[in-house]
Amino acid sequence: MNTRRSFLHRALTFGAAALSVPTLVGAESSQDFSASRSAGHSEKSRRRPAGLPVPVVTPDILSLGHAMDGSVKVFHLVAEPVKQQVAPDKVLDLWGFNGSAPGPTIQANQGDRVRIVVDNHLPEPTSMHWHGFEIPNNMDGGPPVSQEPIKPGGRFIYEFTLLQEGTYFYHSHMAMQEMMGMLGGFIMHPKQPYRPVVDKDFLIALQEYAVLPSNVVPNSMNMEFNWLVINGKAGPAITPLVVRLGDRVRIRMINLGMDHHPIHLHGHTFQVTGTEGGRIPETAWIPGNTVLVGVAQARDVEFVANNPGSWMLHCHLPHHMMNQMSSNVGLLTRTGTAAGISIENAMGMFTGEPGVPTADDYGPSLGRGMGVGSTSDQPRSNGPLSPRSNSQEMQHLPGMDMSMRSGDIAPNANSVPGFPQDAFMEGPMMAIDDMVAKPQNSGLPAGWSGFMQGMMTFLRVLTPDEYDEVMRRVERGEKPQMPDMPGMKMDSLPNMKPRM
Ligand SMILES: [Cu+2]
Repeated sequence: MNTRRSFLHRALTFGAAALSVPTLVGAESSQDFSASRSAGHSEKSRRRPAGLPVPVVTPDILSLGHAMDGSVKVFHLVAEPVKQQVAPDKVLDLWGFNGSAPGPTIQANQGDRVRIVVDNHLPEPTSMHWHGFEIPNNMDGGPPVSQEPIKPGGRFIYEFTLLQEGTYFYHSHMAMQEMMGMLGGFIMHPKQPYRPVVDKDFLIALQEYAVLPSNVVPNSMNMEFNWLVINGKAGPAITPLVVRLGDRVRIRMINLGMDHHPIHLHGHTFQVTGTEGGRIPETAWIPGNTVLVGVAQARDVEFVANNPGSWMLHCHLPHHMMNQMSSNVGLLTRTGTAAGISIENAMGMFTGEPGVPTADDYGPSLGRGMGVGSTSDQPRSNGPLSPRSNSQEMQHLPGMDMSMRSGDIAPNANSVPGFPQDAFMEGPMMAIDDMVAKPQNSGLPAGWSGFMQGMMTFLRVLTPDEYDEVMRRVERGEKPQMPDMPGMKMDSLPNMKPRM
């Protein structure tokens, strides 16, 4: 069970057992940010005493509670295999922390002394790196210099003082473990709140996985990423960021993967106000609507949500707005085209005659193969596309309405070069509104989910009445909250089963 309650229980149990009877937080001096786990900011956050920062909300991911040992804030992270539900019908076997990938967000204040107990429940050694932290060398988590790797079943206790402020993160320092999901946010709230203060403060973590068709374990060596996730969910399963019209909003972004992500926000102009190095002086803020979040970087943007409506927020790389695309499965609509040259041949790494990866002998191909099993890739052909044949062939997911609507394909479509494209990644046939329904996406037009794939969600700027209604429904827990149940299987989410 990976609920917050069980985690808090675990944290408390751990605290009582391993430390000198720390007390649970609650006093202002040891502000606990873990209540900010929900996908929205409640009214309580608007009534916070002056001087206390607005808690950062990481939609779909918990914030980590802590215990106090004297004046030290004690956090507990367990590096472990997790079942991460990235979409209603897709649970991946990832590696993460405390039941999710990314792991829970840690929030503390500049100047805090923190102790982070890291238990390794992985089948191999690991270590925790505190990315960008100005801390003693022996706390840096980079074997072999600063420490020995933490062996399976082992524990390492990190302790340091937070000298900085801003958006940071923690991650395994083993490269392949990073590609299995081992990342988590670490917010250092400033001693003096940033000005102007924000009403909403969000964190989104950008990650990517390459998963063979019909598989659930990422290939951590493959570079053909087909699951692009925000906070461990792929669109349309990502919980939208919900704000009230007129709110000042901060969105913090962190990226740990193989790709840089140009994150684009519709309908607003933001200022880039922070990097992985903390706050940028206001005189150096940069206006924009797209910010490139490079690998290993953090970017904060701020804006006033003064434009009502549901606005897309997404990575603008076209292939990062897709789910489960693959070169060797599904509808490949061109005749006689090789469907994924094997990685051995296409990259010329191990075999191939002649030994030139880009020679004509190897192309054209719809992308590289997916590695394991790719040698069985076969050319596929579907012939010309017609509304009827397409409708039949797209019905490959049980219970989902994959049919094209009349008028979706022009009468002369097959005479237009470029048609049909290699895959359909958006449109009515991709819609799964019911399966991802939750208060935060209520009220969107029917079929909305068919256009929200991959690293893509909404910023929803609602009128005060609309906003209050959504927050009431969130607090009542009206719908299954995928965000609060990382790792849950579909069987236990009855309302998220495909329509039958
Ligand atoms: Cu991207």
